[in-house]
Amino acid sequence: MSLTYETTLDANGNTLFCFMTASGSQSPTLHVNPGDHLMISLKDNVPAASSDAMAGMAGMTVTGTASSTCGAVTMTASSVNIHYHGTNTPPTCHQDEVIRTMINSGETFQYDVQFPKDEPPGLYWYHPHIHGISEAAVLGGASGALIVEGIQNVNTEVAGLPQQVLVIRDNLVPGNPTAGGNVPSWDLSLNYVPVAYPVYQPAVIQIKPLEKQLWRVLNASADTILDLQLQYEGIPQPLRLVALDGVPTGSQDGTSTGKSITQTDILLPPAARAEFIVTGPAASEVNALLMTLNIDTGPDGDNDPTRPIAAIETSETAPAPALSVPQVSGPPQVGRFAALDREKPSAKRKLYFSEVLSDPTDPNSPTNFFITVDGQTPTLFDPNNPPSIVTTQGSVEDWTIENRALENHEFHIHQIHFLLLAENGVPVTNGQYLDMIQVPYWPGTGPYPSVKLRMDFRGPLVGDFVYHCHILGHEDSGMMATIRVNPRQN
Ligand SMILES: [Cu+2]
Repeated sequence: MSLTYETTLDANGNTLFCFMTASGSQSPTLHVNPGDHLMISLKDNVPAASSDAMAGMAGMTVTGTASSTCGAVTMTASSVNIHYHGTNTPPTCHQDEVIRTMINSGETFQYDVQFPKDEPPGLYWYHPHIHGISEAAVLGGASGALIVEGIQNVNTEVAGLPQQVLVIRDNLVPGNPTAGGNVPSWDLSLNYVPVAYPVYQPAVIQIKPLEKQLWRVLNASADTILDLQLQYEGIPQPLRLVALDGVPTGSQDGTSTGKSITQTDILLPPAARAEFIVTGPAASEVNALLMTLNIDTGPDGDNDPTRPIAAIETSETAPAPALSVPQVSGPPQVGRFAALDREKPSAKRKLYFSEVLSDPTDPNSPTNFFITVDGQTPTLFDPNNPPSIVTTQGSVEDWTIENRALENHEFHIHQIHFLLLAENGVPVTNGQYLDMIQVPYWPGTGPYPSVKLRMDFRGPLVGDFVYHCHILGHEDSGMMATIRVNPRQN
């Protein structure tokens, strides 16, 4: 397929970005089967001179050498590439490589991304990943959903259900009011329908009374943390969670069979996905809302207040969603992460998030954001830095990620999923396979909050890729580093 990267200004003067098909459809949902090649011809139609809004941002002068690059060599404010978030695809040029892949204004680039045969079925997504301008691109709306088909074979509960793909994005608040109280740091939209401060007029989701649907929700926000809740007449409703971050819940215990988990709210860091079964309101329940609950992001954090996202409108004549989950078509595929919980780790590492004023004598100077392997010197991300971690294909490692900053950070690693083992030193039973996890803020005293993760390098993927905070303002300001996985020796 062909996509172009486009820009425009909205009515408030904010810069918007999107990926567009030849027929004009914006940021389409992509569907692939495990084993597929996803072929995309991407043309950058963002004019070289039109991105003044981003001029002067960190990272604008990064350059590479011809031998170490993929596509363009010199980064500009209109550069773009695509990260296929959560996918277990190769970090190589023309696939899911983002450290050195750049497409500049007027250029066309061919993607041929090979999905493995054992890619877990579920919801993934795609977005630009140019260091220094990733926040502006994603706040501008350049993101879309990507579904790996087959979830009904792993969790038969969803087979045949009408499904809705719900993409929540964030964007600048018009007028740039000071965040706090009811004023959010960022506004939200649902499938490009704005839910703007101060009125918070919600988007609309239509459903038949008591109808069961699979909602596949992507937090495509650049910076906003969500805590989803569905309320009917003010009462939180059960959400039957069937997948997190593209992996069916409970499918990793060796049975390859998904097991649903019932919750009344779902924490969704930026870039995280949740797929859950909802039951529509009864005809008598007229006040029904999908909302996000307030997030305590810490003293240095953003303001992510409680607010509605969508009003649920019920009628017997509600149109059916465009897509339904297929019927069961075969046995569940063998799980990609089989028996990871029983592996013995070959290395244990500690990493930490931290923040330092760029000029410690000036409280108004920009903040430098770091993710550091304990013992190394905190270093802002640079594509030319040597890898901070070197490991070997086949290894399994336990990483403890600490937060030493006074705001939440959201850990993400490319190419692999991890198994959540413990939070704040307390073992987590039935931990899930994730590619996003929140590490809560340090309150300023006491032990640093932490998560312990089991990293799985047993698969075929080798090469250099990144891990970072997925609050993209933090990533653009340095909170990213490179890992190198060397090929197995023998
Ligand atoms: Cu962060």
